[in-house]
Amino acid sequence: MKKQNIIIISVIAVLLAVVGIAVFLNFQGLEAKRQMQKEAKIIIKEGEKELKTIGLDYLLGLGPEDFNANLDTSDSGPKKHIYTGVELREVLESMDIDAKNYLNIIVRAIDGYTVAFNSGEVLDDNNIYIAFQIDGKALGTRKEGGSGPYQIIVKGDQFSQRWCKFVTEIILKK
Ligand SMILES: Nc1nc2c(c(=O)[nH]1)N[C@H]1C(S)=C(S)[C@@H](COP(=O)(O)O)O[C@H]1N2
Ligand SMILES: [Mo]
Repeated sequence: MKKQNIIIISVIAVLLAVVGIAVFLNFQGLEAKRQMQKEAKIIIKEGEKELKTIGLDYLLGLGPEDFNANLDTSDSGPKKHIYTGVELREVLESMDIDAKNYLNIIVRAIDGYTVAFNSGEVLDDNNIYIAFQIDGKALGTRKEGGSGPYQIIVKGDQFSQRWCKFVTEIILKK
């Protein structure tokens, strides 16, 4: 083989190896992200202090329920949907948290959207839920054009402004 050919083949081999490694690393990154979404969690805090991190397994353990709520988005009229989730009240109770001890319960989302509830609203029956399904399907992530993986649904809020999509944190404020 000519020396020139050996050089060309070597260069191609090195380039293929570089591309292969890049594709592999990218694939690993994608897989990790996919897992993260599947493992999506909500952090419950008292002020700055992290009390507990909960995920789908935790909510399933509390016995989720189906409920109707009216979704009114910016680009559509009000529409009834069946959501699946657990009342925020029950989630806090399961952690032995008494909402009455707090001035506000603040919900924060990945896009910075923040909603504050008072303890009375949280303690109302069938009012504020942490939902993870709409009409029997996962809410989907922000990237997927969804409103989850978790969304706060406030049944009493008919215009759904205080419904918090993409929830990542629930903060108890004294
Ligand atoms: N995380 C997050 N939640 C949110 C919002 C938002 O921008 N970010 N918008 C609110 C408003 S004003 C409405 S009407 C409902 C529906 O919003 P959409 O029309 O953007 O779906 O979600 C509410 N929750
Ligand atoms: Mo809105």
